Amino acid sequence: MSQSEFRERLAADNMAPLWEVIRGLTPREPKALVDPVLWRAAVIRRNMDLACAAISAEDAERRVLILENPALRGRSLATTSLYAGIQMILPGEIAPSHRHTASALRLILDGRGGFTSVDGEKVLMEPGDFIITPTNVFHDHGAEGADPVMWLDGLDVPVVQMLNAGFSADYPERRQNMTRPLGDAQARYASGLTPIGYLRTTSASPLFHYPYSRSRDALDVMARAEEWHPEHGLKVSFTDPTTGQSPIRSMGAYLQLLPRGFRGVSHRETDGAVYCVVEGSARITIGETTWYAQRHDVFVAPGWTWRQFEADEECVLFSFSDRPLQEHLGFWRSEAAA
Ligand code: GTQ
Repeated sequence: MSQSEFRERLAADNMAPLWEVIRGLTPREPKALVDPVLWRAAVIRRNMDLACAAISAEDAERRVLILENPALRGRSLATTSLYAGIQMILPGEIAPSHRHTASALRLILDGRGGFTSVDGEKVLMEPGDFIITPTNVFHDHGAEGADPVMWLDGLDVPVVQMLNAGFSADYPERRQNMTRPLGDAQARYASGLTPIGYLRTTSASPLFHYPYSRSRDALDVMARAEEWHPEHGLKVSFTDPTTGQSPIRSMGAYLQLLPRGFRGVSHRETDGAVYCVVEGSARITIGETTWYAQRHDVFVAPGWTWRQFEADEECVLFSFSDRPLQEHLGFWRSEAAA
């Protein structure tokens, strides 16, 4: 049988030779599938203002501009495993209550008077706050003050898509009914006091709001010990206090303090990440690309690409990635430059 006959025979029987694709299936190391990319804060804001003129939050369901990696154009992806977007709500608007399988995390960028309601509890959003909306719980957002409210969204959409396990539904009303008072989860789970007999009933963290005032203070106090990690400065992960694990199983979120004069060691990790500058500025080198990143600039560091952080002034970085998922599977690796 000739080569081409063999091939036709296999194709007709829905079979294929592994030896022609084996290195694609089991690569020697991860390939650079996505580009390092940075979105300037001013560009984000300008386009968000255009979006506000184009559509209401209600009509859009979510008024979001997706941060698309140019290497994955049209696929709504920041990296192969992470979705990122910028969402904005104008005073008086509501982003109606819905739920979906994808989990979301949010970093509040601008505006006071915003709220997110999650599974019957409302939290007030302040700039720098970190909020999660876990898998399949109802959530709605609104702006009750005088300011437009804008934030960074991170979702595990690509993971849900890969598994094709996604469901979604709308709540019967625009806003969900509140079943717990303001501050309830904060009191129950973030005070070093866990209700006795607490039994976790879902995969989600019962704590879903991490105010920046608390996390910033924590960074400041920890920084006094001056134990700087050579690559990361001082990096902390948001945790579910009832498990010590990431509050979302598929994604981790991190805050990172770079002290003034920090010259980080170049390193690479198998998890690509989306970063946002919360305070200050830093020089970011990703592979061959260097940016001077300033407040509210957002950028992608692809997985297994060398990254380096340097700061002339104190800088706070937020980031999220799929690291917890990779760790759970035993995939995660990191390496520092010699
Ligand atoms: O706030 O529920 O960026 O459902 C994308 C999909 C945000 C949200 C996004 C969503 C949301």
